[in-house]
Amino acid sequence: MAQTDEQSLMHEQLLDRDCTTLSRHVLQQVVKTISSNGSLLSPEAQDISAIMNRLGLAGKLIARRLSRAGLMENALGMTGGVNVQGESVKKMDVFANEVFISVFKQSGLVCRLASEEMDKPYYIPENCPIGRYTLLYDPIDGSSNVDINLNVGSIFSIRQQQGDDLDGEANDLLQDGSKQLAAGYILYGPSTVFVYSVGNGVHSFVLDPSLGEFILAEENITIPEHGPVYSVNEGNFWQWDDSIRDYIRYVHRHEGYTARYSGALVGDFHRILLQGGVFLYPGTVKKPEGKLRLLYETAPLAFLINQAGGRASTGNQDLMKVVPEKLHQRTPLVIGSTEDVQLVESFIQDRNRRTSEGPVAAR
Ligand code: AHM
Ligand code: MG
Repeated sequence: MAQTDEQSLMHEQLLDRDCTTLSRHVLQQVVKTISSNGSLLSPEAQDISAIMNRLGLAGKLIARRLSRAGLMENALGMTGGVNVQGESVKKMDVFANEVFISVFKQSGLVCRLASEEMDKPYYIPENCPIGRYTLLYDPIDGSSNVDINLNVGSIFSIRQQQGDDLDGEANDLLQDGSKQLAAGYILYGPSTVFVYSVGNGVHSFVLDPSLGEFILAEENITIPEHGPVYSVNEGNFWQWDDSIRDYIRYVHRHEGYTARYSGALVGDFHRILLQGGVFLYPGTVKKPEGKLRLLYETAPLAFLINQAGGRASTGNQDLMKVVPEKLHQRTPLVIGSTEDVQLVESFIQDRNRRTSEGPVAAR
């Protein structure tokens, strides 16, 4: 039977979609970014595109390990060690951290890597004369989910090295979120999803295991202005500032809100990016700055949410404006739909106004 025009158009569109791989898309995006703001020169465009491909490879290697973890020796469980954050390290954290290192060692592009699992940045001196980029990453975000086969993620951010960093202290990384050239995450769920931005919208890709390629799923994702979901660990209620308790009481007493919390920021963030709502990790009595780290967790997600038309805040300040004092600095996080983030901020501002002792903060 002959195809109608409509059918052949649909077929063409599907084929086109199937053919838009991550690498092709990134290259198109960086070229667009150059022509719109002139911030990336052509060799840099190629570098960013190559780095993104390497990140895709890291994602595939980690996804492969995770999908077989229950069948392998030495893939699940703890190492017995503790990382620089004082948190118990899982075998999968170590594996994923090393995947990023080995993938970028061979790339010739990245001079430094800094991650949640490493006290100090990891230098690849042979790459420094050519690739003056730093990759900041959380290799396995939400690692408490690993042993129970629930979703986890990897978060990444790319910055350009400023200066020569002769003392190896990486002090040039202590700058605000606007210094990020690109950011994104990989979500290891029922399928593996790669989400990125180079400052020209947020785009998502799904790994097609039969092709071994990330294929475009959605371009220019826009977060709704408001969504029903609030995502927070309510077990910390006793440890929060009154302003956060006020907000939680508010959502408990009003129709239209629903709670979702998976224990993996990437998964919770992904839901909110697509459907709207707000994710919070405020400061607690035990962790006054919250749990999440600025340079490789909250700032990359803030970069993405801004690109998607949402908002990221510490509760008191635009998260993109926070300048860290140290590599592993933590920040409180309120992120998601603009209206929902503003609602949380309004409770914090209200408390700030009512106290004479200065900001009580989301901390
Ligand atoms: P991790 O990177 O060490 O796994 O820690 C970050 C994770 C986030 O993914 C998640 O939102 C949060 O920690 C959960 O923490 P809690 O168990 O305190 O709610
Ligand atoms: Mg994490």
